[in-house]
Amino acid sequence: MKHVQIKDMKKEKKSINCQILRELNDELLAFRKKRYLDYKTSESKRTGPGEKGKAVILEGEEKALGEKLYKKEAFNIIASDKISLQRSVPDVRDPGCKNIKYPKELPTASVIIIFHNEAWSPLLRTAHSVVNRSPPEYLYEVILLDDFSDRPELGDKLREYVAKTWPDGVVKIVRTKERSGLIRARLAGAKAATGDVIIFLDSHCEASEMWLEPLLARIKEDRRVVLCPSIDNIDKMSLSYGGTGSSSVGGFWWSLHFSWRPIPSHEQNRRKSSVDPIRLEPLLARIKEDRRNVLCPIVDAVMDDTLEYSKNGGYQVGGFTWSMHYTWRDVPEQDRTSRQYTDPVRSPTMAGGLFAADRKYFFELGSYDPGMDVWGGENLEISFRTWMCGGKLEFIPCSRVGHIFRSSHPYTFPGNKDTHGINSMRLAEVWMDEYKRLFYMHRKDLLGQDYGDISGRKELRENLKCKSFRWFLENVYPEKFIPDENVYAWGMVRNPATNLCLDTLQKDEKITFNMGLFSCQNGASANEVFSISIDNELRREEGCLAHHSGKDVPLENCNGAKSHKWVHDKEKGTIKHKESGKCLDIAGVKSGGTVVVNPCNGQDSQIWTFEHYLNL
Ligand code: UD2
Ligand code: MN
Repeated sequence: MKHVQIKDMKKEKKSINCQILRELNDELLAFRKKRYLDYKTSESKRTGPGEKGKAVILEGEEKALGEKLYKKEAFNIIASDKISLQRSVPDVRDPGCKNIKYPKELPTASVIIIFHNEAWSPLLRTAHSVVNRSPPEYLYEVILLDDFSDRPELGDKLREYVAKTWPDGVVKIVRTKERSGLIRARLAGAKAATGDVIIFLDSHCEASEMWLEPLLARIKEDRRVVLCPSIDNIDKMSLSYGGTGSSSVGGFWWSLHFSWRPIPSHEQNRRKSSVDPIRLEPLLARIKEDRRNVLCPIVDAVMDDTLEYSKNGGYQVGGFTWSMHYTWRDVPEQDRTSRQYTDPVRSPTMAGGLFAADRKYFFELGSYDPGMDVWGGENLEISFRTWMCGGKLEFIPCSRVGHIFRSSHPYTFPGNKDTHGINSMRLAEVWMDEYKRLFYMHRKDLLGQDYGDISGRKELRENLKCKSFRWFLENVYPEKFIPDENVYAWGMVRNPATNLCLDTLQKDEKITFNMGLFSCQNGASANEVFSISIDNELRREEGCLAHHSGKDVPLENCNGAKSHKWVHDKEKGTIKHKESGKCLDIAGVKSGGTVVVNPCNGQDSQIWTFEHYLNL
């Protein structure tokens, strides 16, 4: 075949779409289609280590070597190197995904894979998985964005491999002129991209069956959505590919770290009652499929006075009364349940690495903060910004991409800077309004540090007329606990007689442990911040003090249980466990020990004061 007309296509930069790609490059497209079909037809017959996403278990010397190199790469490079760069992965989608029909005309995608000193096999497996599993009419290009790597094999060897493997030019290498960090690297990738939609991936991913169509179809439907595929887990030791389900959304800690959490009930209910228009196939197509269908379009409303057009969500089906009148009724349970596993899920935040957006919308929305360095914080920044400035962030259960979650970073942080901390300051200062106080409560160490110039980002927020962070909390993440709002009291919980305070003793509040005591730090430590909420929980961000038996007072994940309810009597100073009637007590406990409950006795050891009381 002739060498590719990528340059010609570049001229079409502004208006490129699937049509143009098809018209201008029939030959090219035919070549890509053949490659795609060849892989597809051979995929199920593949054999070898790791095929079908199976684990690779090493033994003897290889095992030892894998463990040794684990320290450098933060995953098992020896296992990865044994696996074909084009291995097959299991289809872990919900069966319901297979019934969804996507429009034939979809926008084209530029997939941007950023990397700095990524190991060879995961990097190329990422690229192969994208080319092999993306229909060529939609995959405009794959950009390998090299963030100034200095591993020798990522130079000429990589260029040669790419040229030889993909002679049609579908995979391109773009290199930054200096180490940019992942945020500016993604920006450089987005600027180099020319497809309608840009999709970012980390450099140790594997795209799976039909990962692309659901993303493109949803963006075609609404260009102001930012979409994340569901992230499957590629085990860092065995490289096995495992589906992780689609029952989580993103949250955050006030320390501005990302968290996974279960889909909240308000979102489950919204999804149950809506009909996704993707599935409302055009009437003719449906009749072609089965001529014995009688079909009704969803009837939208046009107001008779203002002529305003308003969309009917398709929440209802028809019924009748025995007096032979037509009625509307809710979509019955049996006709909606399967959709629970396939419909887009709105999420307050994203993990950061894997997402898709309309290319122009990505820039309209302010792309990224170019003042952010190396790693961290950009994921919450783009999440808050998307919601606050008129977009939506959704997880797409039927689009699945695996990712190796490594145990540490296999690259340097120039200057040993806490880039997550400083990037998060920029994000808090620009987007969080008065709620930045809660970030600094956790990161007192950052106060006064230089976070650079944020005037450009503030201007962006003005220009886009973005909503407040309070709006975001109230409307997008209403279940987020705010330690100093809607609480009776908060802050240090002190026993005045001993000057000891409740203290997590640095333990991770995601794991259950008995609550500790430590000398009061007078506001210097977030380990001593507790609230007594209007739901009578004595709690932290996610953890609630509980009591079940004996004297123990464990901190457990808050779930509204009776065993989590406490009453604080400000006059008497007691904190009483409602269910058992016992009082929080430090009798016989020293600093560094754990707090207990005992029958209430009015002694000094059962008297507590909160640092702040609110007048509710
Ligand atoms: C997660 C995200 C990651 C990013 C990060 C927060 C997922 C699966 N991963 O951490 O994408 O949003 O949170 O910042 O959601 N890289 C560069 N230049 C650098 C440093 C890194 O190009 O200076 C590349 C790196 O090769 C990789 C990507 O950036 O492809 C993300 O880095 P990571 O894999 O170490 O981040 P991860 O997955 O721990
Ligand atoms: Mn990663």
